[in-house]
Amino acid sequence: MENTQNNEKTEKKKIVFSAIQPSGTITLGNYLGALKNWVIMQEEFNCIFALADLHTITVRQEPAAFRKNVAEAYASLLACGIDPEKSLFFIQSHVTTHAQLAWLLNCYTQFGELSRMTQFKDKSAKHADNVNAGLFTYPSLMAADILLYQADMVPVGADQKQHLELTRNIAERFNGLYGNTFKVPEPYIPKNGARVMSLQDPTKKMSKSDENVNGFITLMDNPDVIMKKFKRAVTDSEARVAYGEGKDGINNLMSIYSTITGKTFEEIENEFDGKGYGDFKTAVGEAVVEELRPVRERFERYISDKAYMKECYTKSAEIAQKFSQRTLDKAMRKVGFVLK
Ligand code: ATP
Ligand code: LTN
Repeated sequence: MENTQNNEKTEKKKIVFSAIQPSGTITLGNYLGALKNWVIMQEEFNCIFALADLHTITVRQEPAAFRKNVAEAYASLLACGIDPEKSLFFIQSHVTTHAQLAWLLNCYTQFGELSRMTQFKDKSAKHADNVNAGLFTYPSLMAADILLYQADMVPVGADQKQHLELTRNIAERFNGLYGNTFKVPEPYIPKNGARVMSLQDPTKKMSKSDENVNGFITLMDNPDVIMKKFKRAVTDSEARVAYGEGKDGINNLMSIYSTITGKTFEEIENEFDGKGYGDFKTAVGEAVVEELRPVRERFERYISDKAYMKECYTKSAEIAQKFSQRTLDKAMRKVGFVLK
């Protein structure tokens, strides 16, 4: 017994890195699909989380809204349970090594590789008037984020898997040229990571940059707004609460309800047997309201305490800067730079 405890103490905890863009208001999709798992991971791993604000400007931002989104995203993540006492939680642009290593890695990333990234293709089609170089080299900045911390694992959604694969390729290429420099990270797909779909078009994922505000629930929506959005959610004409093909709307609502209550699909079908969609939508809405109530309350507290938030992100950034500088120096030395 004593031995196991000792082993646990001496065994190094694995390093986890992840980030989210402050590109809008955090949604129920971000919460159920990513943030809830980040909060759990803090208990087991050495976690490093960032607001990827450098990535956000690859799409044009209105300065005042951008500034507000960063503060709100920081408060939202604290409200979800990201704990700066347990994890590092900083703002990417505050740690100068990210942009520096990104430049280096750009020189070890091929034009052809970046051209194959589906996010680049999607985003350049969506923002055809602003296909900038940052949008193109977005993945080398993301690789820098991860490799700077020698991360073992990176929790990401399906949409980011291709970027993580590229990160691994860049790390292996660099290590192959110069000897072991970067840890090659593994993707981490959480066991209970729900994929939440838009309430207005349940074939598309719920997204904070959706133009239709009825498609997504934000962590700041008040209970009335949440109930209204669920009542308006697109379903089908069968009027039977059951999981099935062609029932994307109901499948999505069942999945949200199941993730929050822990009930299986079978239990949900039994619970709503003989009842209509109206009753079901009310139940899902109420479950979401109760789930988000404490988050929203904590959010209100953090957002009105800017000094506390500043203290948290400053402290984390200082530690992150020191840690990441070691990796940056190592990589630069290997390339042949004269360090000061
Ligand atoms: P944007 O609309 O700006 O592209 P987004 O809302 O899609 O943003 P991201 O910042 O790309 O969110 O993602 C942050 C994290 O949240 C990622 O880990 C991603 O996989 C997860 N995530 C985003 N949307 C959903 C969703 N609808 N369901 C589950 N997880 C999601
Ligand atoms: N591209 C990611 C955000 C992100 C990220 C990262 C995720 C930036 N850097 C490093 C994991 C690891 C997104 O848009 N979800």
